[in-house]
Amino acid sequence: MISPKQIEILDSTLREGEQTPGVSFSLDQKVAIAKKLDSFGVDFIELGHPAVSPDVYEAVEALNSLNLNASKVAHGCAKISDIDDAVAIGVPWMGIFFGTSSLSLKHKFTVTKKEALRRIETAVKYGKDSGLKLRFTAEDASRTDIDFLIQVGQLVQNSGADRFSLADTVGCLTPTKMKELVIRIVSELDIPLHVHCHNDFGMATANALSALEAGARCIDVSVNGLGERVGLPPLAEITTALTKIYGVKRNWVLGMIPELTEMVGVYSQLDSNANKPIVGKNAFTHKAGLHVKAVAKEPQSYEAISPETVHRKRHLEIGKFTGKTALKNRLDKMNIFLSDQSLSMVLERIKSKPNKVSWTDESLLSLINSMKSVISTPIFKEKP
Ligand code: HCA
Ligand code: CU
Repeated sequence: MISPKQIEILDSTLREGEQTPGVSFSLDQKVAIAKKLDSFGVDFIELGHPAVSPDVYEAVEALNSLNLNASKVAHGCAKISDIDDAVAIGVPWMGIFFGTSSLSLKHKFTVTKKEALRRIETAVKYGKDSGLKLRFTAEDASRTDIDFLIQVGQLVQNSGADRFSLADTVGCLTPTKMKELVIRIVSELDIPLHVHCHNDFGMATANALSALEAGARCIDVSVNGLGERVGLPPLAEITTALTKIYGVKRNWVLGMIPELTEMVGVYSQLDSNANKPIVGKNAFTHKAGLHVKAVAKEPQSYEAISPETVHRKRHLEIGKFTGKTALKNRLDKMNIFLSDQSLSMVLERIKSKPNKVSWTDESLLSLINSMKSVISTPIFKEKP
């Protein structure tokens, strides 16, 4: 059913895993995780998105200099500056992404399909001309019009991309829908297909396995299923299921699963219930700057089910992944209004403290107060 030769695993603990609310890994921790993943036998290790913060940039540089068997992949948006970072660091592979659903085109980029295609083509060609091995991800592929998705896949293939990836960004697919989608896309493309599943309804593992059954080459996993909101398919579930249920023979050292789990558990300090779909503490928490920005404008951008449906509340986390819009949004809610330049300075300070994983209103207020001599006077408005 699954051809053993074709199965590959990309581990995203160091990239998507750090998007878990409340999690930030130190450089030493990242190096230790990368080495263990390599000994375990994953094919690709996603090192991080260098543009996120200075510490992530430095970590990608340091991780790239390790001697590993796994292919090293930098992550970034489908834009020139992010590709330039990967080239400057010298990483061999890069995964770039662009949201292709109507929601993304309308609320995140405010572009037409034609303009989206132009941007995607420009980025892929630029990446390939720069000598990178390139994976292009259609973010929110599961909510993208199928004809447009095929058009994007063919465009990136013709522009030289080495791999095409489908992201079920809000975890809304079912195993049956995933199978249909993958069969269709595989039939339209020659380059290998990757699939990136989210676990919002608890179906990430089933969806990922279904994608492999349908002909996908590689799936993304993370240790302990870490990732934005409730994360990705756990490496332990995927590799053991492939081995035991599907009879896939790879040289994964399954005996290392407990030590990987333990190590990442200690480093992430994540309560094991926090990333449970729907009911977990993190189920409706958004962390990456791009996510928070988009959700503040249109929650559906990164939610397949609204928290209100289950009488819960949305939370937007402020930390090293935060962008300027997200910070402005939080400060607006606190009735604090800063100039654009001051916002940038406060953000720089936040990004320079990567260990501080979740800034509360109180800690933001005291940071701003401590910066009063360098930033233009903040305006504190009374609540109406
Ligand atoms: C994100 C979104 C992403 C991207 C996946 C990818 C998703 O950057 O947080 O680039 O392969 O789930 O769509 O993780
Ligand atoms: Cu993701």
